[in-house]
Amino acid sequence: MTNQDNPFLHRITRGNTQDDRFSREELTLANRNSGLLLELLNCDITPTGAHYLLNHFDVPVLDKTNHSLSFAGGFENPYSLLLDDIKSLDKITQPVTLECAGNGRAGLQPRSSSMPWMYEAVGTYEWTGTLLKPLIEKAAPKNNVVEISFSGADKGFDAAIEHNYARSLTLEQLEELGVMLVYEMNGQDLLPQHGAPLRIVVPGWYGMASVKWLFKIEALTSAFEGFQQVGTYHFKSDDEDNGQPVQDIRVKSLMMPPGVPDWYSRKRLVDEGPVSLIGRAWSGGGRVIKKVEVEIDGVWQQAKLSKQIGPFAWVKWQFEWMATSGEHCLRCRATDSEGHVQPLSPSWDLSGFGNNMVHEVTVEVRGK
Ligand SMILES: Nc1nc2c(c(=O)[nH]1)N[C@H]1C(S)=C(S)[C@@H](COP(=O)(O)O)O[C@H]1N2
Ligand SMILES: [Mo]
Repeated sequence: MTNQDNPFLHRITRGNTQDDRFSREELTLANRNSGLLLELLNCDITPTGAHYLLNHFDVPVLDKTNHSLSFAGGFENPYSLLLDDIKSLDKITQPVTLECAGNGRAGLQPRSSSMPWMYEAVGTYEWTGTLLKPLIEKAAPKNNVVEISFSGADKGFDAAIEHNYARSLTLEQLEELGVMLVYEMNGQDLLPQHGAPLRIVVPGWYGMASVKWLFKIEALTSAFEGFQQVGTYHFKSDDEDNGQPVQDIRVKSLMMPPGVPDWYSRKRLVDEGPVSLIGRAWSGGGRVIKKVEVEIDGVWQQAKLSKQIGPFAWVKWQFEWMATSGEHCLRCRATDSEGHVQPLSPSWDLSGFGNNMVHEVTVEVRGK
């Protein structure tokens, strides 16, 4: 395709937004990509179908009986596997928390115009599949291979570049990360919108690395230059900044909003007396949660942590609050094992990535 035929060159404008108004494009994205319902923070494992969803292009409907995964490019021993071959390999099941790197974007001012996430782009499914590393070892990357790319069957345009969704990992990252090749979530076949019949899950990294509708794994002798690897998913302060790649998940916590909501405003009403505040906290890159604090009317107090359900899964926290009548502002913040603490206000990023500021819920308490 020449530049002249490219319908998206110079014809898509995507500005930063200064105010609380959202564009029609953002509204369309928000209708396609759904978030976790915060009341389901009550569950260790996100119920099937309630995991957040982030799809860049259209969901490809793939035939699971014929679907094959090829190991191609710079391997000594290239081969392909059918889904049934993959299912017959050593099986592992583990809960892994995924969060979209753009979660919290709508909390930035100015805001990059994209999927306008508030807090809800996170969830924990129990993923079943097999470890990827032995399959890469079997394919035997040649000596000069530096990265492995993962291609999904979905295709479209971004920044006027036509591409299949694809990402890469270096051999060192593959070694460290315990990447899973996944065909089931919560004990059922992957849902079409979550990558059926096959995806990867990269524990501890933001969701963009967990490529869905996977059909090709390629060994590369130079760094992968696909759009989703180099054209986006970088922390940048401005357009001139080359940026740092977005990788492991920053420490974060959320609170299940207590009481009952007003349907339209989502404002909360709680009855006076004892109230259990419950939430989840997580961090990436192998870090665990050391502490969660809850702030009520300006005073921070420590919450109780439950046992983590898996090394890559979020942990439940709980705090017993004696609610008194009137309006209260509740916030929660987590600290991880490397001492990272959630900030009280968002840190700036040009594309709105990695906003892990504290979660704030305002409630009205009704006296007896
Ligand atoms: N093939 C493909 N894989 C993809 C994406 C995509 O658009 N296409 N989106 C990525 C992003 S940005 C995220 S956050 C996660 C979301 O996974 P989920 O929708 O199953 O929750 O998938 C990742 N994998
Ligand atoms: Mo994402």
